[in-house]
Amino acid sequence: MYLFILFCVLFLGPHLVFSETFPEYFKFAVSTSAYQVEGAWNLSGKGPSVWDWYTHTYPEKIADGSNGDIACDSYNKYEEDISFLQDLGVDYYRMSISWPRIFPSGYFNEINLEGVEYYLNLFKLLKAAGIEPLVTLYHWDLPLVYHNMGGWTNPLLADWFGEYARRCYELFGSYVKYWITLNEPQTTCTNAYSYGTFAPGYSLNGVATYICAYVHLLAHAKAYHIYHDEFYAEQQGKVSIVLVTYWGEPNNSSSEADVAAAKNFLQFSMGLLAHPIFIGNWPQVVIDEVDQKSELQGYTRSRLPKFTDEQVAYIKGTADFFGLNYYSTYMISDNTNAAEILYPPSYGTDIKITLGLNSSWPNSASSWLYNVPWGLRKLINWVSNQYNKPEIIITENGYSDDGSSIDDAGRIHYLNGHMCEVLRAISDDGCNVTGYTQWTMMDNFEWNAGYTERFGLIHVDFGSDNRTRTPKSFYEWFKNVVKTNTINCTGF
Ligand code: GBH
Repeated sequence: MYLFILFCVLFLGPHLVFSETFPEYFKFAVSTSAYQVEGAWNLSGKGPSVWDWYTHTYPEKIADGSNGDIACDSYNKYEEDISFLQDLGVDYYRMSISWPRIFPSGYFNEINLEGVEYYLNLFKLLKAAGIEPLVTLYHWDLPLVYHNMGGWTNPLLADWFGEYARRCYELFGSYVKYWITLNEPQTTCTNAYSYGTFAPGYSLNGVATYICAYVHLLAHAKAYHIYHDEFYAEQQGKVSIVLVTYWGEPNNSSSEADVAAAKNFLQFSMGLLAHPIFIGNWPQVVIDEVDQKSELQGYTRSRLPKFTDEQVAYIKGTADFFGLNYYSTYMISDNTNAAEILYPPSYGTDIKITLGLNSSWPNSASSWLYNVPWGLRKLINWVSNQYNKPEIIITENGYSDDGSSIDDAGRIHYLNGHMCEVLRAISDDGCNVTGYTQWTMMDNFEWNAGYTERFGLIHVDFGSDNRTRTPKSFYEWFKNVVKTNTINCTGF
């Protein structure tokens, strides 16, 4: 008998299945955004956004020439969407409001009551289903008029955004207790304003990159203060921002130069937005590098706009938690050659690094997305350490397939690994992560990839008029984790 037990412990032990439990307070969610799912782009009084204009004017810039005109048709099918959320059992739903749906001109002189009604109905149904909304005010669908006035390079947009936020708090604040001001300014300021790959397609690398970050920070802070000055006493909610970066791992961890390069990468990507909010002002390395390089390039003032002391104080402390998105990792090498390159100015040569991959990492249907779960744990720890242990909510994490099958073993593998790393960041590392949000509830318009890259836990048939929704195999897997609050991390 004893021998048998000894045998079990020694030989079977490592092969036994252990389920691990998330803390009781931990919340699970799925996410979408307005332009990616709603459709009804010009119906029921909605005005045009920069993405409507961009996809209609430059269909060749979208992989399959498509757009979000109909998308998942969630404007009409939100009741079905909510019944899926209810069946999944998620604690909350991250979604966004379309600014031009409720203020068609972009300004506040006219309000589209049908649009307001749509969101009110949605919030009422969520409430009846016991699902908390986590609402992003701005997920990239800027009213077109503001684009025509320079979009995120125009500092006045901070005031217009503040007013938009105020109206949303007034209209929806009795239902919404978790607000996100802006989704991933890093992505907007690079893809949309530096590389020209997202609407509005500006290629103003190294100049608009920083102006765009500057305007986003002023806009965010304005929306935060308006909430806390005018609404918090009555509504008692929380306001934050969603920030993203790849994790940056030194390519050669015994090379001091690569270790420094990886640190710089994180400061230029995450730090650019997070440092002003959580610590105050730009990261010093960003100030030093961009100022110095601008001078060498003959600019009469730095490409990095400076905050006044008042602005530094105004932006600092404007987050009630940390909204963190993570998808993938890069291996970072020092690139001293880039330091020598003066023209054209660019964000990339300011950072002075080379991005690399590890050939062992499994890929997804997106060229930029690899399955590197430990990158998430390292990023959570980095954020925790840099920014004084904030409460962190993972606001996005997900995997893409090509839409050909609802058997999504690759997604289960990716998310199982990543959720186990979140758990380790909590239980082994002591990080304060309180929620995990999968991107995305259903296949939707994936920006410049159109419908060619599918992140949904529900498959959507974009060829059918009723946009038929079919759960993928990951759906049941996730539902079980949410229900049991446990996950099997053996082998992950
Ligand atoms: C998120 O961005 C977005 O918030 C969400 O709307 C989106 O659907 C989701 O990810 C999945 O992509 O085309 O090669 O230039 C994540 C960060 C930044 C990743 C831009 C893709 C473009 C790569 N994204 N990046 S490329």
